[in-house]
Amino acid sequence: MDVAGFRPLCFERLPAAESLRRVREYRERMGTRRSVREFSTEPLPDGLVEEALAAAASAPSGANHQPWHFVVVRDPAVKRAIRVAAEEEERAFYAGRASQEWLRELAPLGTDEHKPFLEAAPCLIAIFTRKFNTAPDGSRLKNYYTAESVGIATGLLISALHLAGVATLTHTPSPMQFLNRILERPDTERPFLLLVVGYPVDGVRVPDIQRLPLEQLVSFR
Ligand code: IYR
Repeated sequence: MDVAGFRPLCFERLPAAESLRRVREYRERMGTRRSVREFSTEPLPDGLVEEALAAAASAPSGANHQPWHFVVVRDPAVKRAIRVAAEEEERAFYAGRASQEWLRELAPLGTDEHKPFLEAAPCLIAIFTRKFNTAPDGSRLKNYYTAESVGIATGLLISALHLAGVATLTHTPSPMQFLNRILERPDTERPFLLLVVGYPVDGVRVPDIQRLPLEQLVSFR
């Protein structure tokens, strides 16, 4: 039956064995994803970030409002401004804004207030949550489930970049209101995450941490 505003789903029904093969391959590839904190200055292939962003923008969202905005930062002067502002917040964080408990939890990661990767990496993607969209008449249109929607889009983005052989770091300097100022975004948008994108430096090492086994995360009824 034809219903106005609907169209057929583009859907590929797979044999079970092929489904399993694909999900295992995806699981294996994603199992090697790690946050990287030492980036080389090597540039990314042209068009790669744009393709990954298009994949991110396929995410489901509340009422299909697509409440996200991505700023791709490649300009060295803008990266520098972001580094300076982020390090200022991070200095306050590590010098006492964070609780002792929080700093204890972070110690195994070896993080501190120095963020040279914000300048070294060829690309930063500042992800903003749009709390409101603008209606055609200029009025404010509320968005729904924004954290869920932008979180899913960010997950797809990280996954697309990882499958493309590119490393990322989810960086959350706190607070990160400075991103609105530096990137000239309106106050209807809130910074969600700063994604650092590029290649790891040769020989990079990452914390030896483990993921929990499925039995501890999943229950079946
Ligand atoms: N934003 C700080 C601190 C930090 C917090 C968490 I939770 C981490 O998983 C990692 C770092 C920083 O980037 O250093």
